[in-house]
Amino acid sequence: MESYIHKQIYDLLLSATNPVLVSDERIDGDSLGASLAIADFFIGLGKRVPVFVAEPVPEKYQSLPNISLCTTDRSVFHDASIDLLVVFDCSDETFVQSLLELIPGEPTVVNIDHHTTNTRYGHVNQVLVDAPATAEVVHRFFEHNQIVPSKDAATCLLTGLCFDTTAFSNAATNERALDTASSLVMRGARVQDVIRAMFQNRSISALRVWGVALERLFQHPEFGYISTCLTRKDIEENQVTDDEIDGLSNFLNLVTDTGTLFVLRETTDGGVKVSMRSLDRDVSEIARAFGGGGHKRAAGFTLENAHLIEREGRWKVEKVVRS
Ligand SMILES: [Mn+2]
Repeated sequence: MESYIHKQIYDLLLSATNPVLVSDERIDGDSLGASLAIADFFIGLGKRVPVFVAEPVPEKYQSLPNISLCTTDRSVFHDASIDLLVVFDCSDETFVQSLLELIPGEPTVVNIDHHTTNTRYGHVNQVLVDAPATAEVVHRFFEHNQIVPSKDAATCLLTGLCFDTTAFSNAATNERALDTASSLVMRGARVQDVIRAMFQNRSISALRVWGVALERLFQHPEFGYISTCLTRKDIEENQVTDDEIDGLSNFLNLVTDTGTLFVLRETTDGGVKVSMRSLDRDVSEIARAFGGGGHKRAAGFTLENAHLIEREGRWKVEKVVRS
């Protein structure tokens, strides 16, 4: 089945006259890396295909090959000739639906992902939950169709793989991840540059915010999980972007000795985002129950109309009642 779908997607890419690529609403190294690798494949065919991103591309990804193809301009969808939409690393059907509503025609939707919570919303779905990253799914797509990735495509795919495995350190890192990384390095991807760009260039102010979160680490006396949180005030006083704080849960997951952890932070629009990591529990079930998504060992959700409040030395989530 997997090979059949790889072939089917290949035929769709080749026959599309006006395709648009879509990176997950929440931009990360994997959604971007996977989309840009396919954008690179189109460049090889002499086509420059737009990559829609819901928000501006964070600074640390600006050096990725073909990044200039990314656009936040929704008017790219106001085009009746769009016949193919390829969506990467996105388990959230409502986001894709909202984009489809902007398109006057009815394009074929290809859904390329690895999230266990993906609802298979596409006409063609290549959702491989055993893949450590969507970049790995794209890598397999290249392999099955005997497409040799260019040096640029290899760099994009390695970025996705490094991002989702936290540089080959978390539970998503399987034999396949290392095998793929090795073949991408042989194609010219530079592993140190990719890792440095993504994980090693944190600003001092970002680390200060991490410091605030570290001071608030709490271990539940009965259940053993650990949690911490950041308010808007913490984030804004230190003038860091949300992107700079992403990675805190991965970092804690790497360095703590506990099985399960929760990082809570207030969002810009009056909610609380909960990011979960676990070595032994299926946190995607919790995410799903709260309308979020993710993987067994890494998942998240957002509580709308809520904020964080400190009472008697403990941080809690409080629902905000709006009149
Ligand atoms: Mn991913």
